[in-house]
Amino acid sequence: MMKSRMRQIMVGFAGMALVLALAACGSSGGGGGATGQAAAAQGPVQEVKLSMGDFFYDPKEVTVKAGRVRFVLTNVGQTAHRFAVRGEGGFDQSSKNVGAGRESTFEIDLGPGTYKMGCTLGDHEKRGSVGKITVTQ
Ligand SMILES: [Cu+2]
Repeated sequence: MMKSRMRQIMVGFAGMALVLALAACGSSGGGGGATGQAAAAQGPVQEVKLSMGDFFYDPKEVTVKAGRVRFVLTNVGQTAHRFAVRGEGGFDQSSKNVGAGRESTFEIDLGPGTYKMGCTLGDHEKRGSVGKITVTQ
């Protein structure tokens, strides 16, 4: 009985040593990237003000850093608009409809890359309610 208990403890130690070894490996091999990502995730939320009109987005091009982004949307038009963001890998997220003259906020997490932003209501995109988001590391 004592012996098997000792064995359990030994196995436990071996497991911990393995975990520690893996952790050490991870931090020595390009650990900087992992730390950077964690910092981005916990960093301040970037705020972008955007006007939605009939039929345009202002600004048409937005550049942010990877992480959480809060879009402050102001509908300066005479009809409802929406703010949708689409990117690679089927990324597709949209705000609720924002009524004429209303303001709304819309928060999303964006990874590095290029995204399309546009109003998916009716034919608003065709008419000009579109733009581009560039997300840097
Ligand atoms: Cu619209």
